[in-house]
Amino acid sequence: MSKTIIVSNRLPLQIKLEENNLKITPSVGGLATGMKSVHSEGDGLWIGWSGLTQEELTDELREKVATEVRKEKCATVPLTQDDMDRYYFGFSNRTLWPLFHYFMEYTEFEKDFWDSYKEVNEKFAKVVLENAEDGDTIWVHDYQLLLLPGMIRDAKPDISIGFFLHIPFPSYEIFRTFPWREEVLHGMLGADLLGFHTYDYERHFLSSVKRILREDVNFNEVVYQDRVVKVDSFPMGIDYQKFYKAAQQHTSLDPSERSDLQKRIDDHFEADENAKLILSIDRMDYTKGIPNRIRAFEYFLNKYPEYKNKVRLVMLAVPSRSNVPQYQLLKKETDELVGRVNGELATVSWTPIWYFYRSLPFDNLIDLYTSADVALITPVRDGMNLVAKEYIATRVNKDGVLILSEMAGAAQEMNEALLINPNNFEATADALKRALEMPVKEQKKRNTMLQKRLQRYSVDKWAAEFFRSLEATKNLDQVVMGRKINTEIENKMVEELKAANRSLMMLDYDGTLTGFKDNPEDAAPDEALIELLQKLNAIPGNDMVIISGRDRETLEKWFGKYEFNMITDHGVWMHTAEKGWQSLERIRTNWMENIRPILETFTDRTPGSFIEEKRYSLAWHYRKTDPELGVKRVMELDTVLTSLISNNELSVLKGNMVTEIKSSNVNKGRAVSRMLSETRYDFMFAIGDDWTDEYMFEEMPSKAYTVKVGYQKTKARFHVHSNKQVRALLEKFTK
Ligand code: GDG
Repeated sequence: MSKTIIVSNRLPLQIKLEENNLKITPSVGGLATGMKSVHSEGDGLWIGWSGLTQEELTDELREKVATEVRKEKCATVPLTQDDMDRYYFGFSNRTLWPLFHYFMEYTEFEKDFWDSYKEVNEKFAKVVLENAEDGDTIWVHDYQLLLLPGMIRDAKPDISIGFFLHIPFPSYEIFRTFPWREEVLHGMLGADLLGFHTYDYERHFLSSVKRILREDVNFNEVVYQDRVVKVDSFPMGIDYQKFYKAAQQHTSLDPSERSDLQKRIDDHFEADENAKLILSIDRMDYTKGIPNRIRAFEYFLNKYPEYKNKVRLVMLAVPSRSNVPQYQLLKKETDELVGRVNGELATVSWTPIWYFYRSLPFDNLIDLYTSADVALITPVRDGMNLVAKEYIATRVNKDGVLILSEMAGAAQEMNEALLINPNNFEATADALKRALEMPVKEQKKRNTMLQKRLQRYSVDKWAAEFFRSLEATKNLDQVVMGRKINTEIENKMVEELKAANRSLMMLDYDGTLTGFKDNPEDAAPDEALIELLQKLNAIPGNDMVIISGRDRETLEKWFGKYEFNMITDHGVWMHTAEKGWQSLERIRTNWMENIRPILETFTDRTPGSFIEEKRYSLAWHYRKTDPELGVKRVMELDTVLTSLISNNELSVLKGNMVTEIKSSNVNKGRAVSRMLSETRYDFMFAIGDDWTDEYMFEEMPSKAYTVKVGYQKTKARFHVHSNKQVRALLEKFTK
């Protein structure tokens, strides 16, 4: 039976070593909850680090850990202290984390960290591959494992892989500074489905794929190598019922059952009937905007002094990554700020900030959530932020106000919160005042909407949606890849070719027989290609034709001495060994004088684009321009040209990163049909990569083998992956 394998840096287990005994408890985080149904199904397996380094374990303990975690359907990846230092605290948390959260000044590009990151991703891959069987589905989580999908894909090309990034994906302008950007994109694109919290992160990722890898992106799909990779956003939810029920239980507690923390909170409320509590909870992380929040709160108290003595900020900061220098600095800064604000503003009976630097048990978390009139969540960057969602879920009476930073992914779906820019103290202070004074009716109206959404899109729904989408990518591959040439089709073609008395092979040149060069002049045929074409040309009864949009002079220069058949200029000229060059169409070119200046203005405004002057056409190339600008400009150009070309004399051909204007009565299709009308062929083959080749495919009879290079939409019957495969296929024809 096929199974699902979840992979994340840490296992959803707390494993502690107490006097040489193991203590294992399941962790209760959001991810573990969301994955529960996926993990518990069938032979589900979760792979990750146990939390104990190899150095901390004896052989005996290692065995014991392995056996114990197996019982929880988990498998461990053995990591050393050195791995933790360089892969985890190093590359993950001193390179990727700051870079992806736009903290360029904190980002360290250390080759040594990167080497370790690759090694550890390999270690994860090894354990995955030891456990994965054909038909399994693998779901990889987060920024510590960006290379893993690619590594698994290399070893198991057909396995289904999903990847979810829990942090933001930064804009191209940030990501381009990263020295290992190509490798990381390649690693991620090993997945069939890539999930992000928001559409913005998805957009940023696709923009990097386009600009850095120069891959074509169609809406949210990337055809990468020979697969379709789907990219989508799945905003992660919470275990709504867990928080809602815990809050319900909490409100029905007898005063004697209340926790010490709750009793202290109650004291605060009893001191003044207008007393209010503002809450913030986060890991002690520089992305969470903790110092800003303290400063904004101080600003608020000074701007609206009537709130002094009445309002208190309860700030829970959970220790995190405390051996990374920036985290130590942040801790120091926070301590000092809290000290200063409390020192300056506190009175005998009132301290403005209650600051906890520790983690609290779940019940205390509920005490805080249910007691807070306002939640003040002000990250400067945050992938999603689950605390904001948890606060809303605990508001069983639907009161309370959430102030949320626009920079948190959660802000995209929590429009009913008071959204603020955390760098704007004025706006934050005013939002605090507004929140504290908001009529209960309005609070309830906002929270009803927020709760509805959170309840519906809970974390298990999130996981299920991701899975459904991952399943659907299998069909996607089948639709596009179903017509990929395989050995069976190849053998059939070779057989039919051998049996044929007369055969026809129409071969497009650029992008088919050779790869693209930045400059069209650099694409001259190499020796191996000439040799291959000579062999094809020598097949008895075979009409091999190089059919190209290029001009006659260029093809003559490259192939003239071999006496190959050629059709050039999209079908204006034809060359055969017997008749030499003949013109197939009578062409006017005086229109060029009017069109050229238009293309020139587009070239001036589009860096990297250029005009190719052909004898019968003008081509505007934008392969080297910014891909998004190129697409925009070509649409503009199209509009301009359509308004100018009112008669049917000219037509515009949209090729692969090129737009070509030429006389309407010229296209590869007309040339092909002329050939077909003159000779009866038993075997017909046409191959091309470009839009202009579609005319050729269209004219070929249905039994002909028409082949598209690449996976774009086509009239051809089959696909091959790239021009490299074209050569291998043609070689087979010569055997
Ligand atoms: C990353 C992304 C994204 C906090 N303190 C205590 C405690 N918590 C729990 C909260 C919440 C979780 O920790 C924190 O989740 P966040 O989403 O706010 O933030 P990150 O840890 O940075 O998580 C983030 C998330 O991944 C999911 O994709 O949303 O953007 O950075 O669930 O309740 N729990 C307990 N005691 C505490 O003291 N028991």
